[in-house]
Amino acid sequence: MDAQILNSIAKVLDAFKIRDPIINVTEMKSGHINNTYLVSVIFHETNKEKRYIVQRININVFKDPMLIMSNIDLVCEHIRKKNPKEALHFHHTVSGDNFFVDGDNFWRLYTYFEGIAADGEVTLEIIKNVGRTFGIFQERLNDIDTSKLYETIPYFHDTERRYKHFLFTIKKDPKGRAKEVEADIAKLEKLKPYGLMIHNHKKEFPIRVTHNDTKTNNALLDSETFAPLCAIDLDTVMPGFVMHDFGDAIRYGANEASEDETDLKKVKLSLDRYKAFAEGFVGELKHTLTPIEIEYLPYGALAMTFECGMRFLDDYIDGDNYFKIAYPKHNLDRARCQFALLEDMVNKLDDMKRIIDEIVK
Ligand code: GN1
Ligand code: MG
Repeated sequence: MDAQILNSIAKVLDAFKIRDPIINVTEMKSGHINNTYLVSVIFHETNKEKRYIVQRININVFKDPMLIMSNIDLVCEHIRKKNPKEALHFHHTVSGDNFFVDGDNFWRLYTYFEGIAADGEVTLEIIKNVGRTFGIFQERLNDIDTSKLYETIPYFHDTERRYKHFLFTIKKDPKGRAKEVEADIAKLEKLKPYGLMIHNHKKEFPIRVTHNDTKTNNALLDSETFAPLCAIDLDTVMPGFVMHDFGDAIRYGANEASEDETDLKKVKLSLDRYKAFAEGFVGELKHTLTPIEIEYLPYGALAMTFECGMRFLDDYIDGDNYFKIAYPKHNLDRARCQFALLEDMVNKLDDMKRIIDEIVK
């Protein structure tokens, strides 16, 4: 670990009034945006190891991180009142903030939550419990006053607006990459009507508090029983539509391949995984969701897959300024994978609808 980072982390712990000796720091590399570190200390009260998650927020993406921390505070407190075991514990500084600003860096810290964040090859039982985790999360927040939450990334799932941005990026073409991806742009155009289904009906849906990043590994499960524990990564918690939470989970977790698979033959919607997630998610929310939300759940998956593919392609053409990449064409590979998945979803749309109907019956 870089000495400078270790220094910064020591300073952050001190700011959050944690003065126990640090014994280990590891970076957790699964996110595309923030820097996340797992920090172990020897806790003075027990003389045993205690772990914290320390995160540096990417202020290029989250322009106003204080608003995020306000949303997180509201949501965690709301959940804590209903079931303290399901709430993340963010620590506060001497001045009472749940964040710490050090020069240009914005930090936060919470107690490590024991559990597993499943990813990759997982069983259907695990997927169902991931669905339950996000369903329970939604259910707990069902009665929160959404007007108290900030829209921390404005128009986050405004697919139409993102499409306009995409057209603008093609026009700018700052790296001269648009020509190379002509076929991908054509595919996007062909898939657009499916991607915009939710957007085109947006006035008909209730506004809820949504998680907005329901990847499989953002649900923590009990490491022995795989029972649902808690939803993590609350950066994008804000007002939104439930179909987007359902949809993003399917986009990520029901793909038979990973998000950046380059062998597109492997990229398919697994109807078994789709069903398992839906059973968990819809099962928890059966009495909460309105008929129109239920009807549009499958379109949520199409919308999120389209939108995310478009965002990856946009970022590729733009010169990779938003998502972290591991190699030069990473964003392009991610985009192609999303479009291949979306094509498969379109073919399976009737099955996707039928499965939801069977669950709610
Ligand atoms: C980003 O950083 P991460 O992995 O939590 C992105 C999501 C995308 C996702 C794609 C704030 O989330 O919207 O769906 O990558 N988060 C933001 O993997 O843009
Ligand atoms: Mg996230």
